[in-house]
Amino acid sequence: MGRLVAISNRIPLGDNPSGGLVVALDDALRSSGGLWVGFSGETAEAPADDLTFHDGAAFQRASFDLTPEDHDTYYLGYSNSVLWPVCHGRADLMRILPEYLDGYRRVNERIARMLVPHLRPGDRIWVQDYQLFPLAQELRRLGVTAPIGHFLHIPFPGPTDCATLPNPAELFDWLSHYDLVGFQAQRDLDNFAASARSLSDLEQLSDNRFRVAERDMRAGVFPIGIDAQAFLAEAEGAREEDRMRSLTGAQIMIGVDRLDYSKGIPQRFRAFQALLEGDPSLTEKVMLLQIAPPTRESVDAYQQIREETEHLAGRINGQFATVNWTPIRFIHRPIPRNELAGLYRQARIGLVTPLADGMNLVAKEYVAAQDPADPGVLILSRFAGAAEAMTEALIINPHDPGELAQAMHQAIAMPLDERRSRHAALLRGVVEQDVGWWSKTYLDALA
Ligand code: ADQ
Repeated sequence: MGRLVAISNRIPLGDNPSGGLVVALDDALRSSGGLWVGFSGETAEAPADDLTFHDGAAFQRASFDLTPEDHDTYYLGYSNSVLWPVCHGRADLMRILPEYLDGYRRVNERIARMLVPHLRPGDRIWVQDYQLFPLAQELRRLGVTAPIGHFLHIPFPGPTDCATLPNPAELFDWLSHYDLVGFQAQRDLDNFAASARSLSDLEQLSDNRFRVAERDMRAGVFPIGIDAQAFLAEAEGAREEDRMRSLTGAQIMIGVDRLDYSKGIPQRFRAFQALLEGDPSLTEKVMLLQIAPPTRESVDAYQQIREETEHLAGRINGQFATVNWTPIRFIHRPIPRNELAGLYRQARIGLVTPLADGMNLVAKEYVAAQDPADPGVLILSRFAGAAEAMTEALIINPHDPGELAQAMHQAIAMPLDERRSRHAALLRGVVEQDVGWWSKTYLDALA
């Protein structure tokens, strides 16, 4: 089998990769060998026009720098101020500037140019996520005939949201140059088909085959997973002293998210407030531990979500705290994975309440980290891709604080045998459809 060449927006050059996509790709490349190409994270006024290779991994890694202008227009601009909000149902937060789309096209064209000299016969090319939609088209222009696949980690928008893009038809043109486009959930494939029908010339040949201008494209659903065995081991090995023993007495509800407006953190806080307002006997008995490192802080919408969540946590704490108890603990730092696993294991309730989410790996990590003899309860938004398979979680609508507070109540009171049977079913899915399963199923389909 030929080499796997993976391209993602960012490539981690440190020792401990974290973040969903990064861990998944690291794992896939470790088992197959190959080359991983991505942005170094550094900007420079005149970056080299070739890839820089790095030693020290089980596979080859190569990075490139961006100019500050390209970083602003391609990454912060079109990727994260246009595509991200639209794909997460927040067209109201979109910011359209003409230079964004120019920068996005320019960077994709440059990545293709830098990549081509390093390709070998037999390579399979796997492009990751929304920052790189045009890459296949650019590679084909340069004569690349290798199989090229794309995997979209975030939701695909339906026709109404798609139509808010400045260039909906171009989005489908970009995608039509891939041999296989992978989505997280059936919902995304359905949205793709519906949006293609109303906004593009793509003709749908069957459930997962599309054609335009003599080009055939396949699409499919490949739900991403975690490295479940590694996470189980982390959680079992988590040292007692790493855990929050000192806080107990109170049952812990845990939320772990990048601080992003798609994750439903204010909605979660309001539901917790409703829970405490509705049941004063819970005073000092439950606490919400929210771990949410800020991201993309130079984008306005991210400054706003930070202010909103901090303000809300402060208000709720002011309303309910006692001398011995702070109801919400809000941590803005990333946490090492082994510590995270220990915290998940100790939390009685896992709160995964995004308003929109491609998959959400925290839901799977929480399940994998539980003690099967005395497991906690997962509360999961119906708008996470994870909800399609994780049906034994308490599935909720995160917009409804009453419904979410009710699920919190149900989770706190849930008898041990029900917790065990729900957890066993969830764990089976997380272990069977792990990250190795994900990359293998995708790459088999690409071949
Ligand atoms: P994200 O939006 O980043 O990923 P998610 O799937 O939850 O969302 O992955 C986040 C990862 O970062 C998890 O592994 C989590 O443990 C880790 N993480 C978050 N906060 C952390 C903290 N404070 N400290 C340490 N680790 C932290 C995108 C899509 C998702 C999709 C993934 C993978 O938005 O829908 O599931 O890609 O495809």
